[in-house]
Amino acid sequence: MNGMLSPSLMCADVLNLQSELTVLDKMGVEYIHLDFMDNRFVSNITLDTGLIKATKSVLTQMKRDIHIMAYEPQQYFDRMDIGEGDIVSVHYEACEKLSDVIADIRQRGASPFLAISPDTPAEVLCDFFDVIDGCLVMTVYPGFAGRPIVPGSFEKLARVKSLIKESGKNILMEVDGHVSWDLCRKMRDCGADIFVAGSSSLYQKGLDIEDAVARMRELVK
Ligand code: S6P
Ligand code: MG
Repeated sequence: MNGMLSPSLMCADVLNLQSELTVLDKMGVEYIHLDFMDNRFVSNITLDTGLIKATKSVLTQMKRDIHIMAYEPQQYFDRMDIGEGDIVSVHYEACEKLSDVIADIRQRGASPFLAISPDTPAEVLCDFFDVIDGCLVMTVYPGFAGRPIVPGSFEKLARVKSLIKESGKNILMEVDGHVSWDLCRKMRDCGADIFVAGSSSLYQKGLDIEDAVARMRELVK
């Protein structure tokens, strides 16, 4: 299976979000990455729940890849209209009753992914391999676009992948943070399946989005 793309909407032109979504959807891009922050788990606010809900009405084939960087994420699920086809990543560090949160996502027909911040060891994921469809490995400290990659990220990606392989489960690995033109191939070599593309690649100024998507596809195939 080739690597899949998940362009990060917080890096797109905020005054033209509908057309940005429509273009990617028409091009057959697999996912749109939607970052939600509560200004507590991370010190920032980006896309709000209303906007995340509204994206549903303009997408035809592209799936939502919702990354919730917030404490007790369940409180936002209704407002985002989480359901069939969505990926929903919640943070290991942000949930008291993680199993309940994951079960809630599954019960809504969505795919639960477990996200880990850079300082969280890969091994914590193993306890949840029976109940998740994917892991989201943060390779920058969460909260902002344009951050530098955290040293040790490639080793971490490779470690997560080997834990997944050892488990024998069919679990995807998503990489989020500084997925740049220069580094995405190496991330692919470490086993990443889904690539969150933001200001380090697709959303660099002046790029033609169709050319940029084609270039990235080639790099992560
Ligand atoms: C950041 C967020 C990410 C960013 C993405 C931006 O906390 O979770 O999804 O949108 O990392 O990409 P870049 O290339 O600017 O790091
Ligand atoms: Mg993200």
